[in-house]
Amino acid sequence: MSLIKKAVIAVALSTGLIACGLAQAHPKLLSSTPAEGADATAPAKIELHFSENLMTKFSGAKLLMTEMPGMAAHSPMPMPAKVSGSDDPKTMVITPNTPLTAGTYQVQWRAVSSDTHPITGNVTFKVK
Ligand SMILES: [Cu+2]
Repeated sequence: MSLIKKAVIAVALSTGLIACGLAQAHPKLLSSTPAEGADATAPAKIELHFSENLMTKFSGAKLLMTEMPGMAAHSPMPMPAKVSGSDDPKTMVITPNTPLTAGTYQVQWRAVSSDTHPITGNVTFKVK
């Protein structure tokens, strides 16, 4: 453990912030299908696999189209999609309402596990 890390923990202990992050881990995105940076055929659904069980009530995601052929980097266009849990409590499923056309997509996710702190991140992939 580095000196800096020790110092941070010491400060956290002294201010009572230690309750967060050590007792229960925050959800981390472990993998997704399509994967980050993938050049995929249009997926019927997008799956995000996290390190922790999700509280589906507080977790969610937005699907945005950020580029389309002949129109690089247009303003992000929200794509209608259903977000749900899965049989695997660590997986979030995003099902687009209509098949995704060629372009670049970004999933902006928000994951909440048992410690109730929202963690956010995103995954970008291309559809051919
Ligand atoms: Cu936390």
